[in-house]
Amino acid sequence: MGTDTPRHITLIGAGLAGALLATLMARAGWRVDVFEKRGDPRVQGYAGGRSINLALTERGRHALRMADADDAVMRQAVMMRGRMVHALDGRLQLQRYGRDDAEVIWSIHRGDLNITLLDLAEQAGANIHFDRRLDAVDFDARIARFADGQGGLHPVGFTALVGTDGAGSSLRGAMQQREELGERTEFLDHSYKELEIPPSADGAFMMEPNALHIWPRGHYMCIALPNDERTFTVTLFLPNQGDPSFASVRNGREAKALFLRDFADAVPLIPELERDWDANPTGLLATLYLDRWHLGDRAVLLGDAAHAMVPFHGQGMNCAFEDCVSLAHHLQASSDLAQAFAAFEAERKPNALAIQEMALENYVEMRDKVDDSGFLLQRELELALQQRHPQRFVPHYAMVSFMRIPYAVAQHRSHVQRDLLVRHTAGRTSLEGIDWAAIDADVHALLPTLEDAVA
Ligand code: FAD
Ligand code: E1W
Repeated sequence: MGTDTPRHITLIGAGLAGALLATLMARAGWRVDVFEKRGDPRVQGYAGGRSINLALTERGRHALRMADADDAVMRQAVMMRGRMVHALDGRLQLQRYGRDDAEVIWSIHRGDLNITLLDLAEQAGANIHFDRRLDAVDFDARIARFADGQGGLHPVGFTALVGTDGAGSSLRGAMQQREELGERTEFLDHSYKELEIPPSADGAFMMEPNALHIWPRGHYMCIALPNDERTFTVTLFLPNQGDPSFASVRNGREAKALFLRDFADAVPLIPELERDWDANPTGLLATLYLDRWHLGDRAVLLGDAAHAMVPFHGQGMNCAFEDCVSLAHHLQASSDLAQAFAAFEAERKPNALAIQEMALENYVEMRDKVDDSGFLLQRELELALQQRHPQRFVPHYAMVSFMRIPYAVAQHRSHVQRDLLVRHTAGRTSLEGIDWAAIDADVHALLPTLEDAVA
């Protein structure tokens, strides 16, 4: 490959990962074409459908910084300092995520974020083709065929395809026809519904804006994230079967009754609860596992297309953004596409699996543990150990949301730490009289300093 001919890449999907990767590659001097099945959201409004806002954390922000996109995105972000736990009787408790306002997360609007990234991608020189749905791929001839929604089909030549087309990836389907990818989808037996809390009559937030609100209720829960237009998007996560479930709560009227019983403090804040319920689709939740993410030097998958996960750690987009930085790095580091794709897959697959597993575990923690006294005592010990051993004991949430250590490392250390917390709080109601010498010895024996762990 001559250095004077710019290298070329074709992305399928201009969602969150596609728009960021297009920016990174165009800035690195590549010719970039992106094909997106939807229309241009800057012309016809955002047709995103799913979850209106997302939590952005350090991993995602770091990736945005790599594309000089962080400032533009952060202008529309709302700070969330912690989780605000809503008890059944309406009492509120703010559980801070970090030590101070340097350790917070951010709520951002999916449509605004996508538009910001599309603008940056085009400014960097990427060509984005809207109303182009990937329909079929001839990997031997290196021709992809796109449907325009009006009955037209457009064959386009490519060097290599990158699948940033989300959980229902068409590229993955085409790759799978060519070679077994070992695809397995594990559906969660819970689904979700989104509802809206509008601003008050005088245009203010109806609840504390700088928090992620959680209503834990054992086998199900509600959450709410703030939007910068002073609304909140509420998401109810509920089992598919049993009582209550999406089988027993069949319409807006029955949903209102459930809310009056279990989320009473939220009811006056959601004026269109019944209408929202009946109008909004019920979303499915699943984890997607693949044995292989790439096909030689011809195609590779990333983001949800490669490893869709349940949303309970708020890391799907953050992980997809990390994927983009990693793939851009490997593409720059090697002139051999097959080698770059293989190196990317080897780096990211264990980490994607780790966050997929942690996201599943976090559902139980969020819906059933955050208001539990044993959990709160473990959290107290966790904070104390963080102060005593800042290089060794970093709380689970901080490793995932405030740091960029590989997810697999965070997962391993979290398991060691949780075991230690459980053992040393067993049978206690407070930390008074606890054997610090024994705990400190355990920390030193089980947790190498983080520098060593990352190196
Ligand atoms: P997507 O954003 O889905 O983009 C895929 C794009 O490809 C779309 O534009 C689509 O139109 C296009 N496309 C699809 N098929 C084709 C085709 N055949 N041809 C051309 N284009 C195509 N993550 C977080 O980090 N924080 C959160 O707080 C968070 N909350 C969530 C809450 C819920 C309820 C859900 C469901 C998910 C949440 N996520 C969150 C996860 C996050 O939404 C995804 O991980 C993220 O959107 C993945 O980005 P992506 O670019 O891979 O896919
Ligand atoms: C975050 C959809 C979603 C998004 C999130 C989070 C949760 C629960 C959910 C995980 C969290 C931000 N979380 N919150 N509190 N503890 N863990 O951090 O994004 Cl359901």
